[in-house]
Amino acid sequence: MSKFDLQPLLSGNRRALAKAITLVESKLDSHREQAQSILEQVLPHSGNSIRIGITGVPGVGKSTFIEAFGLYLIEQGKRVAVLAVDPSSPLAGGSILGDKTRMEELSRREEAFIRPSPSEGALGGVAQKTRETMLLCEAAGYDVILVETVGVGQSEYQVAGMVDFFMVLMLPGGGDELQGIKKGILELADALVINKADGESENLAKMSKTHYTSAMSLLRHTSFWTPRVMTCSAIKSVNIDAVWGMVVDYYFQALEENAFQGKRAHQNRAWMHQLVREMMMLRLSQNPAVKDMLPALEQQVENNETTAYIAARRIMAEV
Ligand SMILES: Nc1nc2c(ncn2[C@@H]2O[C@H](COP(=O)(O)OP(=O)(O)O)[C@@H](O)[C@H]2O)c(=O)[nH]1
Ligand SMILES: [Mg+2]
Repeated sequence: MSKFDLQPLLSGNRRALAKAITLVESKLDSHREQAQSILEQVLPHSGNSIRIGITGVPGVGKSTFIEAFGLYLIEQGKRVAVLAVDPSSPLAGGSILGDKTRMEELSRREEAFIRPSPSEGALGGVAQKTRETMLLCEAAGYDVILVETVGVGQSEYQVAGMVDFFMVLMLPGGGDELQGIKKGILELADALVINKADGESENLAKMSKTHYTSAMSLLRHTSFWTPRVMTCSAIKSVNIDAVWGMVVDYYFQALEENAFQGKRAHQNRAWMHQLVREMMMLRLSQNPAVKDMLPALEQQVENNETTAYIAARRIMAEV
């Protein structure tokens, strides 16, 4: 195994970053070991960013928003990494980053790093790879990490669990259910941003803002932060600066409340527990004795010959 030189990565070399990400995404056990060793070494150099999650139904304007937001951030002197958690195949048209055309200018910028969603993940799934890639990007000096998801399966929840600030893009008019936004997502949102507030939709967007501001105030929020509702036009770059201003407000409030590192620490702990659950399940499913006894046990439980509890205990006794 060739030794991985950390220095180029830490000094922001894109090729070194891409190489490290390739190791993280690799299915080979030897690569995974090497990736974990790199990750452990970069940990002290990671974390110096703001991690922003962005979700919203297809067509809401996520790619267009990221293009405008990313270019704005670069103007502010930031380096921006764009990652994605998208469990659906990029070929199926799900992947936001499949349509790089909407991020044409951003993708040409030296200060931006755009990485499509890994096509698959083993343990921890696609989200695990994105988390690890995020750490590598931070070590390479990116100040703002944008994690986009189209919200297939559990991906919105996973993204909310790996970022500092979670933003839901919405369309003007139409309730959240009409827009196909999953129940529970609004409760996770730190901000609702109603996009396409331009032309004929501008008034509708304002009405939606009023509606969602009161709807959000009814939700119970346990954090120090009161979620905000804003409007913007990604295509006209209107209010993009205000969205960033809001994130900055959040950042300073979180620091003041001593909540910034605490939230990340909590996320790391929760993720470890998630991985332990997955590793346990994997170990169980690969255990030969368990494999042997499982069909009979399932049958007995189905036929009410034994209880689910007793069957579960027999399985657990093997590991
Ligand atoms: N009028 C208007 N159209 C927009 C805006 N943002 C995106 N669009 C359009 O909406 C469509 C979907 O945008 P896209 O960024 O691909 O959405 P995504 O599927 O969420 O990534 C495209 O035709 C965009 O040009 C906006 O702010 N205003
Ligand atoms: Mg898109």
